Amino acid sequence: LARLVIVSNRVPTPRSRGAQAGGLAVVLKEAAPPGTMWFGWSGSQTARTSTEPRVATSQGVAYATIDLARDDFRKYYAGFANGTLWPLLHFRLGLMAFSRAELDGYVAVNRGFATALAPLLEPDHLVWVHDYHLIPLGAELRAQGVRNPIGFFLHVPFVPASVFGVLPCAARLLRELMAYDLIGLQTRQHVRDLGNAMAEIAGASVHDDGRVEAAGMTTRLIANPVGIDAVAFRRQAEAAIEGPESTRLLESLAGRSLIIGADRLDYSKGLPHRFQGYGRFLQRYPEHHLKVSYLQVATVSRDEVPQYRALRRELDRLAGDINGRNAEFDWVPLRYMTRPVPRATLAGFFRLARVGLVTPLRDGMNLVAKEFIAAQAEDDPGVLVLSRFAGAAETMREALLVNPHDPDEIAEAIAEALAMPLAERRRRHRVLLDAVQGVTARSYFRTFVDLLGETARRRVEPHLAQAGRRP
Ligand code: GDG
Repeated sequence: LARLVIVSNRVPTPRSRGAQAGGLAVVLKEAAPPGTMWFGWSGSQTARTSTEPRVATSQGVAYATIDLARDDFRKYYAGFANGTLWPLLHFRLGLMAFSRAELDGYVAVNRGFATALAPLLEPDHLVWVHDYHLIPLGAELRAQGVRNPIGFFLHVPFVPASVFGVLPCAARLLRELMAYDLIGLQTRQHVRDLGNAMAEIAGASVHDDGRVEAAGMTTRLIANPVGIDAVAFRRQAEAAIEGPESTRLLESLAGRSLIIGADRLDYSKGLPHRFQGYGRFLQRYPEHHLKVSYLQVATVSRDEVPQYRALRRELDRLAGDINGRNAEFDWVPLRYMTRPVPRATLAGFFRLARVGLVTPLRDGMNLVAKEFIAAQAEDDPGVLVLSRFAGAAETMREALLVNPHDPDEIAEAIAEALAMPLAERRRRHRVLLDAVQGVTARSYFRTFVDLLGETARRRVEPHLAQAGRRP
């Protein structure tokens, strides 16, 4: 059986345990089988980029990490990955900055990853690269002579060709993607958009079955949405609700309904619009004054990128404004915290909530939507208000779907959720829970890895492709 090598920017090494906000780590940690090797950045910045990985093993998983030079890291991470690609892939051209120096830094780090990783690879390894930080890694590994099957998964959305084409190096990145044997995306829409971009910008032939051909190379696009271990999360929520934090929260609510949101503090998550929506709700539905409390956990993230610091200031201002206008001497309508909450505690809080607010302006998938549904008590479930522009909305149609750009629509959805009769809440929750349980972290993982093994075998043994059957 082939062994797996996962490559991602950050590696949740045994040392970096604790409260971690970030979807990728959550999914991969739940699903990585023993024998897996996980390769990436150590989290340390040093004078020079190291090409000698440090390896630590824990519970059968080997973690191999390298340090990155300060200057390389800045250009690669805060620069091209999060200052160029992240805004672009979330449809935020106005926030996108581009510089050739940062692109060069991004390519240099990808080359450094390839140089450090290539000597660790054994012939039976399947390599699975994750996310927009590492688009060129497959091509860099091939340049180092690596023949192993290499797959790539994009956790964030892809954009229409007319948007992606704005990027000065669009054609180059699309050509580099061709080095992968298999490319996974979160939704069918993202697959269509990437296929169109490859055809229009890189001159590729894109077939209905997902095969893409260009310059004598073939890759394959699939929609393979990420999932969570819903059963484990529900158990965590059930246990946590008896714990001291949930008890304290419940006591502090004094009978008020809890509305909850939990996101990385990121402009893609639509937090200012959400705060405005809640402010509008308080204005338009005064009958709910003193009867609700909205808790927003927004863990600080990417503080080294200027737009994130600006967002934090904006949210501080909006939160102060909403509370200043609406609070009473014994009621704070919005509780806003930027410190992370442990995962189990968060699970308990989700279960206590009557309404979950998940309103990103764009999101590849959004795991909080799934976690909120998994955490609910089936006999008295809360209601999910979900953005139409989260990948999760493709399968979670029974949520109250909103356009997150419209604060009035958010306000109306909160009012509808609070007024929803029990039977209707149960009906919607049952359908949503089925959808969430239908795709687990493990099934997401297996689907990709099985297909990667199969696709790569067809590449090595072309007669199998012609025969159209497995060996
Ligand atoms: C990327 C894509 C895609 C949040 N606050 C705390 C905390 N969290 C946890 C949540 C959830 C995770 O972080 C966030 O996952 P998301 O999916 O919402 O978002 P991204 O980090 O942007 O992830 C996204 C994902 O990759 C997977 O493919 O869904 O679209 O952008 O698990 O619960 N966890 C803890 N404390 C917090 O305060 N412990």
